[in-house]
Amino acid sequence: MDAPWLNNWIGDTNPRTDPNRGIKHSSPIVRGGVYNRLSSNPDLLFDFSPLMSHSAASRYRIPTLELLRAGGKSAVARALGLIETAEGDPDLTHLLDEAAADPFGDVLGLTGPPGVGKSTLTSRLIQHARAAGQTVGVVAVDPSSQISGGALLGDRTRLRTDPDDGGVFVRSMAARDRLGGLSDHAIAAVVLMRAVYDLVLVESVGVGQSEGDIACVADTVLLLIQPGSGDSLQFMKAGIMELPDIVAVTKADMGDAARRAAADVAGALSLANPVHGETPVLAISAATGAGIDELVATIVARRQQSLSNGTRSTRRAAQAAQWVRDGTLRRFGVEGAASVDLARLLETSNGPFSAIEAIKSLLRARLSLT
Ligand SMILES: Nc1nc2c(ncn2[C@@H]2O[C@H](COP(=O)(O)OP(=O)(O)OP(=O)(O)O)[C@@H](O)[C@H]2O)c(=O)[nH]1
Ligand SMILES: [Mg+2]
Repeated sequence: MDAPWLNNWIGDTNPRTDPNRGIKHSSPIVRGGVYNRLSSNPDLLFDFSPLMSHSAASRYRIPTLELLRAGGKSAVARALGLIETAEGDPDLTHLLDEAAADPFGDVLGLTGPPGVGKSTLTSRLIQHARAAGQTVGVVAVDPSSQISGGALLGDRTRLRTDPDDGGVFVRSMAARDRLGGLSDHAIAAVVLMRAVYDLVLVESVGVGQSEGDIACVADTVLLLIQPGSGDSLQFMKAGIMELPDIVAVTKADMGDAARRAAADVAGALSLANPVHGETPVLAISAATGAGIDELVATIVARRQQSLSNGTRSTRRAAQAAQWVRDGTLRRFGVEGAASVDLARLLETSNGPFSAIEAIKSLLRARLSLT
C-alpha cells in the first residue's frame, strides 16, 4: 500500500477501492487540495496524512475523527486500544473531545443483575437495528475482570454476531474502578463509538448502587428485572428505582411470573417516584421476541421526547461534568476535587477530556508527582 501509516492504521484493506469506507468523500483533496507527495504513482490522489494528528507532543499515531469514521471496524478497534495504551496523550485527548462534541448516535444502557438476560436482549436489539439499516457498537462492561485481571471477551457477552458484518462492533471492557461500574476507559470507548455508530449499546451488570454508573454515559437507561426474583423490592431499598428511564421484566415466556413482576415494579415505581411515575414498564422475552417491538418503540418515543424537550442535551452536558468530577475524585479524592474549580476548567477547556488532563497536570504538580 502506498500510504504505510494508513495500512498500519486500518489493516490491509484498500480505502481507495473499498466503496463502503466512504473515504473518498473525506479525501483531503476535497478538504484541502493536498496531493500525495509520498507516492510516485500519479494515479494515487489520496494523501491521508493531513487526517492524522502530527502534534510534536504525541508519541502515538492518533487518527482524526474523520479517519476513524472512514476506517471501519479495524480503525475503531485500534482507537479503542489506544484508549488503554495512550491515556493522557494530547492527540488522543483531542480526538476524544472532538468525538464528545460531535456525537452521532444514541446510547442505550442495559443494566440489571447477573443472568437477567442483558446479552440475549442485546443480540435481539442488534438484529433489530441492523434490519432497520442502523450501525451498532456494543460495549460490554465486564466486572469479573477485576478478579481475573482482563476482560473475558465473549464469555460475558455471549453475543452471537456476524463477524463479516461491518455494521456491528462489539467490545468487552474491564470495569476496573468500581465493581460493575464504568471505568474512564469504558466512558472514553462509549464516546468514540457514539461518534461513529448509529446506536451504541452498553451492557453493564448492576450490582447494588453501581446501576447508577451507566447513567453517566447512557441517553436512555434500561433496567432489566428477572421475574420472581424480588428484585423490585431490592431496587426500591437501594434507591435505584429513580434511575432507569425504562424498566423491562425479562423472560416473559416463562409465564405469569413476568406479568406479576411487571405489576410489582410499576407499583414500586409509582410509590418511589410519584411525580415521574410514568416510567414505562414492559414485559419482554428476548428468547421468543415477544415485546421487543414495543420495547424498541418505547425507546424511540423516549428519544424523540428527549430531543424535542431538550433533556438530551442537558443530560449529556451533565454527564460530561460528571466524568470530570468523578475522574478527579477517583484520582485525587474529595480534598483534591475541592481544591480546583472543576466547572470553570470544563468551561475553559476544549472538552471534558482536556479538562481532566488539565486537572491531572495541575494537581500532580501540586503534589509534586510530575
Ligand atoms: N426463557 C428465557 N431465557 C432467557 C431469556 N433471555 C435470556 N435467557 C437465558 O438467561 C440466561 C442468561 O442470559 P444472558 O443474556 O447471558 O444474561 P446476562 O444478563 O447478560 O448475564 P450476565 O452477563 O452473566 O450478567 C441464559 O441462559 C439465557 O438463555 C428469555 O427471554 N427467556
Ligand atoms: Mg451478559
